[in-house]
Amino acid sequence: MTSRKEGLMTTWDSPLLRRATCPHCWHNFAPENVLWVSGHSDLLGDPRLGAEHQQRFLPTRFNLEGNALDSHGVTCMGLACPNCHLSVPRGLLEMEPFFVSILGAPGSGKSYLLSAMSWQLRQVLPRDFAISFQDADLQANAILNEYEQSLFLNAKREELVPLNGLIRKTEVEGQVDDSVKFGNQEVIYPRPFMFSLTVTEKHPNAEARQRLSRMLCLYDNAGEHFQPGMDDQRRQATRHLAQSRLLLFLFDPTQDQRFRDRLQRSSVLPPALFSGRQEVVLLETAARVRKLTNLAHSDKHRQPLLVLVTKHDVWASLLNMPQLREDPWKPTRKEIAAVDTELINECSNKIRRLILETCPEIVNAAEGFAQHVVYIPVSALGRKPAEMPGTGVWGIKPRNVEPLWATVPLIYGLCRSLQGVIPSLKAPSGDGRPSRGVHRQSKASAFGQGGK
Ligand SMILES: Nc1nc2c(ncn2[C@@H]2O[C@H](COP(=O)(O)OP(=O)(O)O)[C@@H](O)[C@H]2O)c(=O)[nH]1
Ligand SMILES: [Mg+2]
Ligand SMILES: [Zn+2]
Repeated sequence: MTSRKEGLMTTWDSPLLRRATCPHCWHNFAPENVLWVSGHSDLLGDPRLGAEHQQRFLPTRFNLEGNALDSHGVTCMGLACPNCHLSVPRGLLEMEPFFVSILGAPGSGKSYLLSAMSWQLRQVLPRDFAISFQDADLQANAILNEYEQSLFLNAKREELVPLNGLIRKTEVEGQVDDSVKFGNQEVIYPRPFMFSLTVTEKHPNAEARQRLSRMLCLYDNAGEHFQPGMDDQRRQATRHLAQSRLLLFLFDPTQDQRFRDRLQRSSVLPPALFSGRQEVVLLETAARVRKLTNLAHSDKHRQPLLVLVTKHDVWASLLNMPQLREDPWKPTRKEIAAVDTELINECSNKIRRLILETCPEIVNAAEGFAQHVVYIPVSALGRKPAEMPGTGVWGIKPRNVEPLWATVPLIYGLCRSLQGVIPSLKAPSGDGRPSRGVHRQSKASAFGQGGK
């Protein structure tokens, strides 16, 4: 008989972490204490998850591949958190997690952006940065895969499809979260999307693969979670904020009356979906992060806050930014591209000025909360949708969807927060500015200064 730790360690290729973190309940545990999901159909019914779920158990027997055998001798594949019993991918025991939270008012474009981002990251990360980016848990990512399919592989490519039919609204409860029973107490946890990020052989730091790999856990919140009072002991919808290495706040200018007034002078706009004040989400986030991390009011949050100004296709006329036609990174001599952080900062300054002029409370809320705030324009569609004749409904031909800067927030965030994975351009000697030629090779690149 093999011990649990040996069972896991001797047969799996990668070494295990000393401690793993559950992406559902944030419980920190030793990998050898991970539970297994029983395989035999008689072993149905788990005290935490309910009668229709397979029992979770601590195994004593393993097969030669290192998979546990349940009490009926059936080989098990799935793992689960020792605290909440929800399923966790195997990679979570081998890779440090990298938590990212996406926040924004209802309708600000979170689900669309997430779909565009993950669709494009699958291509851009391997191609430009020698990083493999894969679903860590197909079941957890199922909704996102469905969204990607609908936006980018739609069978009605040439037809004008109504926007609200392309992606369903993120539900408050049900499909995007899980209910767990601790005795009589029911707790609802958000369900993150999970991806494994690993450097490939072509990466300059390939030898540090294990240390640099990350389990990316992305939390898409129903905007409603951020209404004051929507998070309590029972509904732990936004506890991930305290763990997040990167906060992405989506600000949608097309839902702000002052922006709409400026835009309506020159064009017809899609209807606004939300009439509340968008900075409330940010203020509520700040209050929750302060409480969860014991952050004093005089201090600022130290993880970067990126303000993503969504639906650029609609408000592009307010700022002339030809830079957005290309992604802000360039090839280097080291096989992989390097991020032009200076170009991103220039864009950020321009956008900050525009928002400060039009709705200053967004800038004030962001900068009152976080130490590092960067403003990034994005568009999941990349092209302004059109009104469908005679219906008042707006739609787009899936063929025309071409996201703009959708991957920039995550790539820039990784470049800043995770040293050694994505380099940034270093200004060459001379005028101190990096060269701008997209096809020219840059003189030098440097890996970020971020933490581990
Ligand atoms: N013009 C434009 N509209 C968008 C874009 N992304 C989303 N939308 C629109 O905004 C609506 C809400 O987006 P969604 O991602 O569901 O918002 P969420 O509630 O924040 O998840 C969609 O139905 C689209 O009509 C974009 O990049 N450009
Ligand atoms: Mg949504
Ligand atoms: Zn857990």
